[in-house]
Amino acid sequence: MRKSDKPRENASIPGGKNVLVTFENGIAWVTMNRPEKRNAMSPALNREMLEVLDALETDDRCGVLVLTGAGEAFSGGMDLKEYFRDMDTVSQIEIIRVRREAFEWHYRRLMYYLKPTIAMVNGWCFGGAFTPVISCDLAIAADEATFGLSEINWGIIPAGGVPRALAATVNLRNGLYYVMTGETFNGKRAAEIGLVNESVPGNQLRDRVIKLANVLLQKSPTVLRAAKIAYKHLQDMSWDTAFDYIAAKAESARLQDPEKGREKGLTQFLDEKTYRPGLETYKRNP
Ligand code: ACO
Ligand code: V55
Repeated sequence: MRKSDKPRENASIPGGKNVLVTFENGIAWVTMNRPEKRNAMSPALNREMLEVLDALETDDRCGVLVLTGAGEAFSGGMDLKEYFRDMDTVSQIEIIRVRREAFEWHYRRLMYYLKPTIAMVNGWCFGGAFTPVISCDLAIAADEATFGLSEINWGIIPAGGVPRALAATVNLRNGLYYVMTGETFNGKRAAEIGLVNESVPGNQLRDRVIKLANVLLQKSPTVLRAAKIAYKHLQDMSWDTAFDYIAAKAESARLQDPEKGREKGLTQFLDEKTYRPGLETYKRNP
């Protein structure tokens, strides 16, 4: 056993103010927690979230990370006071730093997170909140959730990671439609245009997300990580580069997998005939 595969002591998790973390059966529930401000993303929330995501990435209690919002909102977007108006009077360097911290968790940290991630869109989801939803591996919305690119309604263009993330997810027509009109749409429409995987009635949202998380928790974490990160990176590659890169990733996942899933899978199917990989996961601890 590699030293790094041994169970580690879990440190205490940062956050607790703008971001709440609870653990439950392998799921780390990460909740944006400014319900009275509809979970608007302030510089303080962004900084706290970065610390929380950093800590959970290597925490054994986090098998799957679920990102959601407290109260009626997923998130009302960037905080129009603290992230916009208040930034009009600080130094240029401070503005750049504050924007970078937002982008860092909305995009880079979540997009290439070392654990599987699910966005659970429980309510209002505006503007800047689109980016973390898109960066999560999977997204489930409540039918009743309300999405909107409201930037145009208050006189700015969608910025930060929003337009790039949107363009990677929905088609040109739908992207431009919502960028240009600022019209709201519900969870069902978000699923229809591929912004989220599916939507379910609000009272079933949590159960659906737990069910999905449990599917992911049954897979080899090492192979799951390699699969999702490779799939995300290859979006920007030529076919030839992708083919070569994936071959290397496949080798490294096989070598790194501490449970040697590939060998278990082949043996259980070909020799022992105890399972069918088309229909289920190999027995991880037979
Ligand atoms: N930034 C700062 N404060 C916000 C934000 C925000 N994005 N969203 C809500 N709040 C605050 C309100 O100012 C209000 O604060 P107060 O009680 O101290 O006055 C509180 O949250 C509740 O807001 P209401 O408007 O009263 O709540 P309601 O439930 O009626 O409406 C809604 C919710 C639709 C989300 C509304 O608050 C809204 O339109 N918010 C702005 C959405 C938006 O355009 N976000 C920016 C997107 S662009 C970007 O992110 C770059
Ligand atoms: C947005 C805008 C930003 C940003 C993050 O449109 C999100 C939303 C102007 O900067 O940094």
